[in-house]
Amino acid sequence: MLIRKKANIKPSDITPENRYLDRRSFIRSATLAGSSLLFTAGCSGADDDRTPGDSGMQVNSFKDITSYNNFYEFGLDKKDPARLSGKFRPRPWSVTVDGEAENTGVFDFEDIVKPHMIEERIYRFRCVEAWSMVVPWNGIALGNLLKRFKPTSKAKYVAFETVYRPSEMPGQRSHLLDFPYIEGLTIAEAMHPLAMLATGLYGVDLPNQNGAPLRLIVPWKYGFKNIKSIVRISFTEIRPRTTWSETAPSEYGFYANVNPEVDHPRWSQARERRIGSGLFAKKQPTLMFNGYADEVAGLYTGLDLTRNF
Ligand SMILES: Nc1nc2c(c(=O)[nH]1)N[C@H]1C(S)=C(S)[C@@H](COP(=O)(O)O)O[C@H]1N2
Ligand SMILES: [Mo]
Repeated sequence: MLIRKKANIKPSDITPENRYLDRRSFIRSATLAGSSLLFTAGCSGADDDRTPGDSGMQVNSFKDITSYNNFYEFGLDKKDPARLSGKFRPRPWSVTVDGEAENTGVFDFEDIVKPHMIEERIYRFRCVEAWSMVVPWNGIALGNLLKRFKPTSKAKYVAFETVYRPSEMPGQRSHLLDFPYIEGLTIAEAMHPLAMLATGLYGVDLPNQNGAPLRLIVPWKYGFKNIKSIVRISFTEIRPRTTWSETAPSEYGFYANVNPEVDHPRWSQARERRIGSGLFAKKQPTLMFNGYADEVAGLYTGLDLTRNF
């Protein structure tokens, strides 16, 4: 499969992260979680992207990934999700599947995940705010899950919804956004082998601040498409509404593909600040489709990426 073919990232290329490189405890904890493991490196074109001073595909630390977050359900500050998500209970969890599919219903988290191989995929992550990280996710291929629900020929899009639980989510109590947070993909995007649902990172269950217990990862799109703590998946015939494109339509579109040539109205998207690279590190060039153009550009043939931003 595509994801395994271009395995040009070896564990030895990765920042030593003790809890991660202790392979034995990693496998033990994954086995305890009842999941099978597949070591893959889901990145391409990494090495030739490097410019002097570029941190390339060096994986960010567990601390970076879990203490610098956007999750407005818990507050606006990057530190709020880690600080204020302690009350959130991601288990038990169920996901409602509805719309244009044969197998709809309410599914327990375990039933969603269990039939699938838990893969590890190391992906670049690029927020629309022009910062980035590299994250070793664990999870399942989104398309393989969606196929189990047997979408009908009318299913042109897939919509996702985050849990609405103001008692556990202080940002929902202060109405920081029009909650619940919603997102969506075209069915072709959702079926693309790079799209995944993450259940963990660094071999442990997803921390609350990263979207426990289940969040979307579409690595060629800006971070806000990567909706967290998903409770509903809907197959639709018409394009779903999305939180950020409705909050500020001139600034955030439905597609939100990472594109260094299409600036945000208030800032350039040409370069990005790699979290953890140090206060004085140079910004590094942003890559078309976040470096996944070889894999995903074909999804957008004939689409004007400037208008469909
Ligand atoms: N439900 C929900 N999902 C969300 C967000 C949010 O505020 N609420 N923020 C998005 C944005 S803007 C980014 S950059 C990523 C951040 O993911 P991370 O905190 O795991 O790095 O989550 C995305 N998913
Ligand atoms: Mo973001």
